[in-house]
Amino acid sequence: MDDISLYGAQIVDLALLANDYLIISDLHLGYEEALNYQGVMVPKFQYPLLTSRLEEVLSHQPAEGIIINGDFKHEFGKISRQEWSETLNFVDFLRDHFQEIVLIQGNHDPLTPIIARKTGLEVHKYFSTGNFLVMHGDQIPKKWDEIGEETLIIGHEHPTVGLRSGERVEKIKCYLKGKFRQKNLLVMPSFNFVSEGSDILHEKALSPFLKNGIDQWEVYGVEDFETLYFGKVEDLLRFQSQYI
Ligand SMILES: [Mn+2]
Repeated sequence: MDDISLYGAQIVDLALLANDYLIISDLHLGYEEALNYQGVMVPKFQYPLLTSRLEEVLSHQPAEGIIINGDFKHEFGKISRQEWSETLNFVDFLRDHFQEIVLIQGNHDPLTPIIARKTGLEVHKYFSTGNFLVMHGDQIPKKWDEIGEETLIIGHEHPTVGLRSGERVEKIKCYLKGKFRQKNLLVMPSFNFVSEGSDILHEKALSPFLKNGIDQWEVYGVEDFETLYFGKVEDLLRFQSQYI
């Protein structure tokens, strides 16, 4: 596997290693049950994929700690049966593999503190390690000037690049590397296999960090432990416009 470092954090497939922590984001446990309620009948397939993928990440890159960077579970207003069983099992799984578990609050997590309390964990708004400040990325911190870390690591966006192949657009999960108000910014892909994510080239951005000026940001796609450097967002847009 190629070792690609972004501002000193290392890409390990869909996880990012910062100091001795592996960071994963946007698991959305329980997503399938939420889709079933909406009449979209998908089987519950994600959980075994998550644990086996994380074991594979660990076989490439062991780490002392794990950070779940928000949207651990999917439902806003309740804890579904699937969420209870999968989140509790997942915390047990993490305890078997890591000495420290850090949960970060996402916008889908108003009830995650209840799960955290049951498992003896806490939910944090931010987590700092060395020069990195890890946060979900649905809100820009109000006390911006008090941030001492050089690099922010966010999720929330579930970024992908949509590459056209013939009639269809193939979405590849990606990292984004850029600058935001004098800070380094890294946007992580989702550690989620129910939905691919949003196409930064063709869809409107969710995160307030991505609303403006991402043309100069660099894109690193990930596919099964391969990292592909795609250049800048503006290059990808220019390249696409030649063909569409
Ligand atoms: Mn989110």
